[in-house]
Amino acid sequence: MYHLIKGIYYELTREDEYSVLILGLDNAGKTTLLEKLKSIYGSGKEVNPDKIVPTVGQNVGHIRINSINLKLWDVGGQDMLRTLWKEYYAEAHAIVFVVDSTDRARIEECRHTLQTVITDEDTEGIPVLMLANKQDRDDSLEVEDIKEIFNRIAENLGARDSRVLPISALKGTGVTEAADWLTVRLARNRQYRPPDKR
Ligand code: G3D
Ligand code: MG
Repeated sequence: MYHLIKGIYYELTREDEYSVLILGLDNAGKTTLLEKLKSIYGSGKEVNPDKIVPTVGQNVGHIRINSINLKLWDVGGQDMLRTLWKEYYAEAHAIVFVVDSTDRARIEECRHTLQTVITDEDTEGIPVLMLANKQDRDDSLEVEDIKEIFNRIAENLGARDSRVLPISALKGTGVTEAADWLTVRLARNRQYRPPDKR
């Protein structure tokens, strides 16, 4: 009897959780973004940006934003690690693609990489948020320029929700707006990709 009640209690108290993949080339600011989100919505402890080292493997953060539980995956962006991204697609409820707006030399590589992600059948229909990061820097491309670059792959986005937003992961500017967009879209898409239980 104890086990039955415990089991029912466990089922009733399990909560919805959405998995969000944070993707982008290496040095885009993915880990900085994850740490900023954790500091705004999570434990409140911020990691010193000097302590953030290139990600080998993955960083995972559990954060509750706007009453929605998120499991955020920051997967390494170096060339060799990108082949691993595919392993995560079928489980993901949304993709956040971080762009280094100052890295003009790799903007085409960036576009091509995003195209590969959104044309994968396992990401079909899930919301995609593109973040034009490092907007605090004087040498960054404007969000309008970044939009223009990504417009060229818009046809591959299909009917899914997508958006380009400017942020500074380092300063935190635009981060809550990005999180708001994301949580609204995750909830809206739940009948197509239902949340996990945790
Ligand atoms: P990654 O996880 O995508 O590989 P990181 O990228 O989060 O490790 O960030 C790479 C570098 O970009 C770091 O600088 C980090 O501080 C910087 N960065 C990330 N976001 C921003 C931003 O919004 N503005 C500015 N100015 N810099 C940012 P270092 O010097 O440590 O390599
Ligand atoms: Mg990293």
